[in-house]
Amino acid sequence: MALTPPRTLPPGLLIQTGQWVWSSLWQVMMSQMAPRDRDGAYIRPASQFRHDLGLPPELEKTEPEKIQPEKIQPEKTNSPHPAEPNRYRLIVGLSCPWAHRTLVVRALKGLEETIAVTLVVPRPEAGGWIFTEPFAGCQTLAQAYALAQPGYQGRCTVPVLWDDRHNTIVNNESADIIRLLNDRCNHFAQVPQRDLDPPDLRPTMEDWNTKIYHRVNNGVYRCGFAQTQAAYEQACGELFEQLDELEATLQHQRYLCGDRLTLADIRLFTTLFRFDAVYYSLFKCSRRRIQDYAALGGYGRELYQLPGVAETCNLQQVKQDYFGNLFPLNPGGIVPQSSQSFDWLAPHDRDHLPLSAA
Ligand SMILES: N[C@@H](CCC(=O)N[C@@H](CS)C(=O)NCC(=O)O)C(=O)O
Repeated sequence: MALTPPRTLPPGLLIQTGQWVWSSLWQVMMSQMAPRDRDGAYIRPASQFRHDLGLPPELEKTEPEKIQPEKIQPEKTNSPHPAEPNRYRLIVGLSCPWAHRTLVVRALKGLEETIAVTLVVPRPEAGGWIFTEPFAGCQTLAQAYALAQPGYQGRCTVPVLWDDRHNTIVNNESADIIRLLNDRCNHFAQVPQRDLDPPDLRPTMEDWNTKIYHRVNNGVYRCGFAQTQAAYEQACGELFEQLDELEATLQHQRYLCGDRLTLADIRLFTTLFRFDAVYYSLFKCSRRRIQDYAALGGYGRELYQLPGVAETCNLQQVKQDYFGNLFPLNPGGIVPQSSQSFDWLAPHDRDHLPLSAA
């Protein structure tokens, strides 16, 4: 029996219509999700809550004055947010690399008992992050932002450093929060002697931070959220140029600033951790994987294996959140299997490189 061919639009017209509808929608969704400049390059919006933690009065005289982070609002004296145990919490999503930085520093400083963690998960249909359990009467992170600042109009991002006493946001910029956890909480940290922000290394840290933020941390997003071929080429070129420089440095140096672990390393680590599983494919950072770089791979492993760090790392959640929720980049929401996943627990082979006893 002869089969009747299925009735359909001519493929050419179907494809043209589909392409037009989809690409128009894609542009609209991308411009909501990822603001861009005139050339189609992604621009990350600036964080809006930049308050400091004050030191208790008895410590102000003894603790050496530290350089303030560039944009943080200095409130060291009479701060409405004095650093105290069991008063602050971090609101984080486990997939977010910026939030992950704060969990790593909390672990390395031994602040797990005194700074709580509240988890959020992404729900784009609810307009962003939602709490896994209701928090301060809020179901969504946007409600918590509105509690902190009625009428708040900006992005509702994680991480958030939250003050439980005043039910408000102290700071929502990861670069600030990790400095506050390192510098301000030593009187109740279990590992106060570990200084991840040593004054003598700050200029070197800043040099790395500037390059790594633009080309790697935000660089992977600039690849993934690029809305033109030229913007993608630029971001991808800079990313891999920077990874090559990092590889060359880390071949003969234990950490970015020499023989001491600093916040600059933590900032790099959380991007490296997500690279092969997510950025390589979803964000098209596909020239090489981190596991293809001997020094960077070993360096990533060493950081992962530091006490307390592995407990902050959840690759399954990372994959689920990125592939499942960035609809314009992955409309089907399918989470891919990883071909050869990197073994974070394998020997890091970094013990021959000098390590400071400090
Ligand atoms: N500059 C911020 C960026 C934080 C950020 O972009 N977080 C993302 C998750 S990875 C977020 O919460 N995005 C929600 C949104 O933009 O609406 C920081 O480093 O703290």
